[in-house]
Amino acid sequence: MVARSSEVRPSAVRHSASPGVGGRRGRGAGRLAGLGLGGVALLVLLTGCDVGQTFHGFGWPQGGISPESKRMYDLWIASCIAALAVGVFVWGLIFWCVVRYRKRGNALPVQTRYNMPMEFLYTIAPILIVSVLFYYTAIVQTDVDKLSKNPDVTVEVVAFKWNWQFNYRDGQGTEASTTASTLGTSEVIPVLVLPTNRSIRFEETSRDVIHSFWVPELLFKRDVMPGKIRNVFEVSSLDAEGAYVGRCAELCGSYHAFMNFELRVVSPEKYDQFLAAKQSGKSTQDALSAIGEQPYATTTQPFDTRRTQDNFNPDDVPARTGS
Ligand SMILES: [Cu+2]
Repeated sequence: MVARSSEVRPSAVRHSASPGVGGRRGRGAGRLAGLGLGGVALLVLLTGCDVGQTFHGFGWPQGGISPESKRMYDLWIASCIAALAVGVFVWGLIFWCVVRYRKRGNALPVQTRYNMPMEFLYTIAPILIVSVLFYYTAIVQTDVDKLSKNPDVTVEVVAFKWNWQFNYRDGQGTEASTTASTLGTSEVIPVLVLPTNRSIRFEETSRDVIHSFWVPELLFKRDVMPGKIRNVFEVSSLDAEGAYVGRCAELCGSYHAFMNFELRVVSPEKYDQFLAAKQSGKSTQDALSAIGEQPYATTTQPFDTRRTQDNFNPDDVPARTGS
């Protein structure tokens, strides 16, 4: 120990006494500042073009159709950029240390334990990063979970083994009434018709087990619970007309994978006509034809259950509702 410390000190003294050290440090700091500026410039450049598109959303699905989905997407992209910036900085430090402090002789380099400013930085920087990420996550999450007092459209989503029923409601909660309904069967995929530019509330309930209502383009799914639990969420609008496949995202039994439905987003005028047609007693297919839409689902189709007398005994399943 004594021998080692006697080796260290002269080298430390030699280094600090060297006339060229100040200049080298200055150049090192300049290089580091240049690297930082370059990184910032690169970030600005990347932000200028669409970073998300350039990097394929960093693995996050693109093409959200609601303002909420876009906010969640933006949060993900910003988090990835922050993580990359920290990553590049840390990788840079590692490589710089590897090169700058590589072994050059037998002398032990200057030891810098108990460097208070460095240790303070190591503690504060991660806390700051996590706090900022937490702050923005809380804001977006609160926004996605927000419920309005009077949504323009309320639809009740009823899940059961193994299909869906969509009830168009005249108000909110269990006291409201259903004014029109679409029921899926093994032969016909249920089509949920909704308008653009209107706020929509989804009220979910299940008749048997836990299912999960999922439209990938909403970048959102929520469990559909049996019993008294009524899961509710809203989208402030749907921004793009079109047909989008919907799925059950909770393993709910033998035919879980068959629980597909379609979300058909149409103009508000067409939606009003569709609802009026349904309320006058038309089937969902006839009402869709009446507003000039494809009567059957275009994004998915009924699956062949391959049920036969030999491989399926209907008596085994007590609740066969809707199948
Ligand atoms: Cu299910």
